[in-house]
Amino acid sequence: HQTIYLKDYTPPSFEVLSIDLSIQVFDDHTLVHSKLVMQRLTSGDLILCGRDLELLNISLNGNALTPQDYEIDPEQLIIKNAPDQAEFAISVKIHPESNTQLEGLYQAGNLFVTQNEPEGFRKITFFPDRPDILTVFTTRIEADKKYPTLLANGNLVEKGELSDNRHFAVWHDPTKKPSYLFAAVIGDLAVLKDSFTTMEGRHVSLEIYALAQDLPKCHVAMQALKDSMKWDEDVYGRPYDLDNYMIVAVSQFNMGAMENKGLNIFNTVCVLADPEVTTDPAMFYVKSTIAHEYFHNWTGNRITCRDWFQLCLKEGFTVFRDQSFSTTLQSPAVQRIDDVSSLKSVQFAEDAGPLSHPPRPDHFVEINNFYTATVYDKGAEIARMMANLLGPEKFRQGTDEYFRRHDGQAVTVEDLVDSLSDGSGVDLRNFLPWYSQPGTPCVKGRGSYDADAKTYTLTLSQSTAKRHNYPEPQPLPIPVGVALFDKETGEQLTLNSTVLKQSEVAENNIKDGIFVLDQAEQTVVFEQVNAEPVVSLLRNFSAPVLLDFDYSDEDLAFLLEHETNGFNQWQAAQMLLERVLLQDHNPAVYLNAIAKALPQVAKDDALLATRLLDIPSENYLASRIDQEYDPAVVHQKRDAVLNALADRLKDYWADAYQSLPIVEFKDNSVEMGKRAYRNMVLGFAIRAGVEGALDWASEQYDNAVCMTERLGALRHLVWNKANNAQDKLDDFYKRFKHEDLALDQWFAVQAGNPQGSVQVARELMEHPEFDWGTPNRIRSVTGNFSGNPVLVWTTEGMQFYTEIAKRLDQQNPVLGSRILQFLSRWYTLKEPLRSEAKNILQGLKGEVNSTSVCETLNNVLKA
Ligand code: BAL
Ligand code: ZN
Repeated sequence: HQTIYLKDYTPPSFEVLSIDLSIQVFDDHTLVHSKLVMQRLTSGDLILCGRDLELLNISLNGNALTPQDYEIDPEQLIIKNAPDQAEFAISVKIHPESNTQLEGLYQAGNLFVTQNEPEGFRKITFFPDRPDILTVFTTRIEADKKYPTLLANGNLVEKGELSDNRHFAVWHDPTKKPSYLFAAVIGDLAVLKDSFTTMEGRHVSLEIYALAQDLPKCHVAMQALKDSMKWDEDVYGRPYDLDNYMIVAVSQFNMGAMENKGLNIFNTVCVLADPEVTTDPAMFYVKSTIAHEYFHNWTGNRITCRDWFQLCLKEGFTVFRDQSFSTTLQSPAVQRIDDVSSLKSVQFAEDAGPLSHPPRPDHFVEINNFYTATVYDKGAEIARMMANLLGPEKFRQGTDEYFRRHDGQAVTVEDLVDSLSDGSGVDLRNFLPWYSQPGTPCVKGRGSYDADAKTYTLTLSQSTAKRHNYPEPQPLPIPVGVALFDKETGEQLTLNSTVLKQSEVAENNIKDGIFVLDQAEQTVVFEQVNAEPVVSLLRNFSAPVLLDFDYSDEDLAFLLEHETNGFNQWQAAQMLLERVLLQDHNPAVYLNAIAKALPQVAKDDALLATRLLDIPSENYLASRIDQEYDPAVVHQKRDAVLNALADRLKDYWADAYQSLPIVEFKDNSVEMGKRAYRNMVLGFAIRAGVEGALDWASEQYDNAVCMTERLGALRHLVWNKANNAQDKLDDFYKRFKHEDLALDQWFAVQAGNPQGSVQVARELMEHPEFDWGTPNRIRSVTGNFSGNPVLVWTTEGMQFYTEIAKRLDQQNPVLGSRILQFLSRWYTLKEPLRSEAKNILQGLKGEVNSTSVCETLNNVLKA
């Protein structure tokens, strides 16, 4: 398999002025006819990508071409010496009915849908399938009338009846777009309609298409769509630009959702929401995904990527935008905790292993392997750092400039940073290396107080481990949120500082409590500090870095108590816990601090209280251990902390649970907080051995008014081996047998059971309702099972994952590659597991062929 390098980017030699596409769907094949009008831009060959296509005929400027006229291989069709104006008519035959890879056009049950990002369009027809070729699409879709729904991007311009019980629809999208944003849907769907009037007065028809039985579950998404449209107008000044916005729900989908222009295609799990079958976090995820895809209309669609190396240009920025939107749905502190928690457990882990890459990689074999936490979430952190340094007003000037300059273009990360810099008047170009350098920087620091001089001196340094295939890491600009607190009174001090060797940006910002560390080591002196302070660093997680500061445990407990927002309190708790779990510190300081803080926080903000009780996951802890990792030891330590916490607050759990009765379901963050807290408290009560707690769980299961309560109770019963656990599982199965997304949870609870086994996971995959064609179902087992590294890192566990990767290698390589990634940190294991892991992974080598799985396997083995 060939490696592709960013440095080899060359502009296309031809542009496409327009494409007329005709898709004729039949039961056992689909015919695709296209008319491509191309115009030469530079010298060079004319290249059309094409994969798995049966070429029926091709003509150029009216003349049929024969195989002597072109070169063809499994990936492309090349015409040398093509005329400057080239009009192609091409017919191909494809097989969506047997396309299991879920790329290109594929049949999912009774529905035909497309997934073209990144390189699916080449599986529909021959086309220069690269994001820097934008063109106008006119699409005719024809199918049997058993498929009444015929959709493509843009406006419906014609529809009609044909012979043989067939019909057609013609769609015209006036906006130029790259082929990865093309979409078509053929099926029998019901539609929920609403409308939105933009700030420009455009009346937009909003349509969500789903199976008729799922239509009542589309209202949450519809409201989120309207809220997102309004938010993007209010915050970024960006209105919607077409007369319709369609969303289609499909149950077989590799990604969460896809932002095709005016015709989003969504995994059902990201669009259907109903309290009876959807948990609160899942419902929240629906809203933020709706927002994410909608926001892509500007950051991704109207301004797209020049090449796939720039993926984080649209994804990082859009994640930052959806995270910002989500702070309107729950408190900013909780939103930040959730975003950082996921960043640390997934992205930091990825960056600590053999799959580490920068947000903008400089090489890849298979771009599908780069839809990663690093591209998305670290990309979002870079956008956030720049936005925070600029402040809302200047950031808006910067983004206005970006949209003004580049609307309708395919651009690079440099173009974004240039626009933000020029628009705001603040040069942010020193942030560019964040995009191209892999690894998580570690900020080390120490502070010292001089009582005579009344100064506090803070010294910070940064380092990043070198990564295979990337140059020696350079110091990056790292915004460090700083506050000083009076150790005696707990009051926050006003900062008065002299910054040594500071950068220009830092000078502007140290006053706002952000110090930009942009050298290998720097010192800040705070003056007129009248008493010894406690410093709080990296407030609001001001940069995606690891922090190693010489805090005492007591300092961290102090911050847990006195910090002024929930995120910073949470961060202090996490730092304390990491010391307990990774460095064997005594848990007493943590337990005292949390016992003191929790009851009050729970009264004020139950959702925040659940987060304060977070104990770093076993997988996150594992990502911090580079050698001699023993999953059982990590598990025992974590369990011991949970037990100690449960014991410590035993009476409190009992009271707290009783004081949170089940009430009518309301979809707001206060009630969501109470439901989450009730589940968490119940778990601690059971763990503490509170008398009757398992009965409470049974009652909660029986009396639940929503899925959050029912599933929360079921999980406690199953994971604690309650006598009636199987009865409740059977009941759940009966209740929700016909609700795919709820049934996924039934699989998930069992697969994620810490008391489970590989055997249980295997049996789940043999269950009649298990479906190898539905990624959600596969992930419900593989993803949840991976939460228990004690089970994963066994011979059977590792074989389980490699067998799945092998099975999916041809059937769905994108998913197969993802599943293999669970094993990426095998080399940190203690012996003999480490050698065994190596053998098992090496054994997979001759067994897989897809570029996705092979690239991941090769990288994983390079560790
Ligand atoms: N562009 C792929 C799906 C998403 O990030 O929205
Ligand atoms: Zn996206």
